Amino acid sequence: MINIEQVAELNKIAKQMVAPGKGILAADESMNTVGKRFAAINLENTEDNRRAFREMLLTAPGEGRYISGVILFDETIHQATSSHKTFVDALQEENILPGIKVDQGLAEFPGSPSEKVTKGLDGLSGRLREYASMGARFAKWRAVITITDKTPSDANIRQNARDLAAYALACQEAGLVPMVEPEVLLDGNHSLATCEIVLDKTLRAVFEELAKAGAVPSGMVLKSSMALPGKDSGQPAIPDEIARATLRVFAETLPQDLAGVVFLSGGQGEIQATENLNAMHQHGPLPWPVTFSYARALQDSATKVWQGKDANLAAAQRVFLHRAKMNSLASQGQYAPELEKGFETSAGGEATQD
Ligand code: 5MM
Repeated sequence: MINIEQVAELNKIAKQMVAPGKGILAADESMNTVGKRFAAINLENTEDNRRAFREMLLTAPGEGRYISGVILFDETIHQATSSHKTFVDALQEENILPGIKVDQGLAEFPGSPSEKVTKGLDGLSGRLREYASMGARFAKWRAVITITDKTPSDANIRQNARDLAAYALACQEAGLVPMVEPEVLLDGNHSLATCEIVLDKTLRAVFEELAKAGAVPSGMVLKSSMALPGKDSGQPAIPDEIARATLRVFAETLPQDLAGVVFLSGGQGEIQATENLNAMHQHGPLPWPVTFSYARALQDSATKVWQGKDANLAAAQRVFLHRAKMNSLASQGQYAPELEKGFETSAGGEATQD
């Protein structure tokens, strides 16, 4: 059980994570995923290149205007900038909350190998205490839900919901705000309507299990997928329809006192992720703060400009700051496509494959 002072501290951190006009940078790619991002720019996946990549993203001048928190990977929380300042210190100096990915990746779900469960509950409390002592203020755990003709199974949704609840409670007991991420994957040829049903079932189960475990909604943040047509569905992804479907699910499943919702981009293009977030706020005011926690949709163009070269650092950071600003505006319903002028980049708004 957590006491009143602990709840007050969690609430304060959670509010800061979803402060008006700000969102979260997900920079928690594990080794393989960074390898895929680097392969696209012909860069070797070495420890120092990963460090330089994170330095590019985490030290863009003034990014604290748009970014409230950054999700770090275990390696990154132990690393430092080229001027020997730990990344945690560098973030704190910009009033940005350091967060940490605490799941340990995916495993096959027994009996239904196309579905996944998330590893990392063993020894979690000890790891959370250690990250808290290093300056982390929130922690993220990602579960994935797969849509096919036969999935998701109720059993898989339930198992992931239980694991998310166990992790969330352990976080709150350790003084870290849980960022609870049940990602409904974009892969597949399903319709928007099917995704809406799956998102509803998933979030319903997650919040049932969180309540059963005794996790406090005001001290947690939901990291959600949007309801989207599957990427091979051929169905157009219309922002207003996406926003309506997503918000219908939220209205049915989210507790009133949840601290806030942040979206993952999940393979949407950069512009699409911004437009869809903006569309949510055309239906406001929403009952909770709703903002972004993108990885690819904040990083892709900047990474392509950077190319792993110091000479490109300033230009890459300008592109990153531009995307952060566009999403900041979208999180307030103030985005407009004209604002992209002058920032046409090599990514062209195309989605990066996972
Ligand atoms: C950065 O991507 C995270 C998963 O990385 P690994 O698969 O390497 O562990 C992921 O949890 C991320 O935080 C969210 O899914 C959001 O990322 P996108 O790219 O979907 O916005």
